[in-house]
Amino acid sequence: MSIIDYGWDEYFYTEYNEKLEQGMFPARIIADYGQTLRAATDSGEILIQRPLNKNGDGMQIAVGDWLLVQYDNNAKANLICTVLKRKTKFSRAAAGIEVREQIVASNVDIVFLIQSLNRDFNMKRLERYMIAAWDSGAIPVVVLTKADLCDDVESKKAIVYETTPGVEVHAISCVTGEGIEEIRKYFTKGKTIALLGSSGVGKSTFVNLLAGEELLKTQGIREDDSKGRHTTTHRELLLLPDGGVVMDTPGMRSLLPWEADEGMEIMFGDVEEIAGSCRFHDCSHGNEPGCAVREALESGRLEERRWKSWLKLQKEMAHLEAKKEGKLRFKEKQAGRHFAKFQKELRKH
Ligand SMILES: Nc1nc2c(ncn2[C@@H]2O[C@H](COP(=O)(O)OP(=O)(O)OP(=O)(O)O)[C@@H](O)[C@H]2O)c(=O)[nH]1
Ligand SMILES: [Mg+2]
Ligand SMILES: [Zn+2]
Repeated sequence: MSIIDYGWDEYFYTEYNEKLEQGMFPARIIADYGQTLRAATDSGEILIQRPLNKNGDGMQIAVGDWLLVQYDNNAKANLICTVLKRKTKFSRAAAGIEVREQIVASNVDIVFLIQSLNRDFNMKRLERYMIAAWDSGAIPVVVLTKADLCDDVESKKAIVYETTPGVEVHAISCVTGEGIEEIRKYFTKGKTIALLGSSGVGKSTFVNLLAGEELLKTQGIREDDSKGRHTTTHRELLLLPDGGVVMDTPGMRSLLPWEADEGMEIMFGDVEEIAGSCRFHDCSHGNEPGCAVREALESGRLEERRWKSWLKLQKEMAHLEAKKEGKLRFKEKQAGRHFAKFQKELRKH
């Protein structure tokens, strides 16, 4: 087993050559247990402590990251020297009140956006995942699980094709094996695939099937509301026996993309164009004359559901941007205060 199996390639080699100093070696983060991280290196797996940073903004380290590590003789521990520039990153706004980017998956080549065909099927959610996926730089593929529990697979697939034009869509069942062989073709040596989706859709079950053994814990969904039980609690990269790397992740409750530039354009470019062509540039799309949105909704050119989706997302993204700006201003103010204090100190001497 070498780091090439884990996806080490030309891209990272070039990055590494630029930063390399004596004693440093490459390692890929394969599991995140909070304070402790597990990494794969050319000479086996190692544990590394997450570096401390006071305000939490310093060095963000995510599963999938490639690092340069050095063994420190005094500390008798492996220390992180640097995080190599990420090839791709799938990010969302972290849950909770703090305004923070959470990197869900780093350096993945393909993201499987997973929904189950019975209880979790939701196009509004899929649109959000797609936006974040397009912005991540990885290739998105939609995987619909539990085909054995659904009797209109083809019509559900058609709905997905319409929501995500140009994206591959697969329906699978880990119970009957339907669609599994077809999906195995994505797993090739050195390529990383992340499994993303709500709790209970069968991500860990799928990994176990690919691995051919029960590596990960899985659990039935709740009877009362069909929600998952959040069985997987940390992100983890696993090497598959036939080559390829798969990342299992904990089910996400909500997803607000951290950034939505390219993804928004791909998923909602047409809606933005319509909304931008109203007669009044500050049109509220209510009763104003010359409202292109109302016209498009009436003529059926714009689907009501998509319009509502976009409006809601737009509002949440604007709110996120405002919070990001607020945080920036706060930091600038803090820096300004430090500077003023520093100058005062100088004048004293
Ligand atoms: N009928 C059916 N059940 C499935 C299939 N795949 C998974 N399940 C079941 O769905 C339940 C949830 O599966 P998990 O693999 O734990 O789901 P998960 O996505 O990893 O959930 P979290 O770890 O909570 O994010 C388990 O009871 C599985 O046995 C499938 O193809 N068909
Ligand atoms: Mg799981
Ligand atoms: Zn309008």
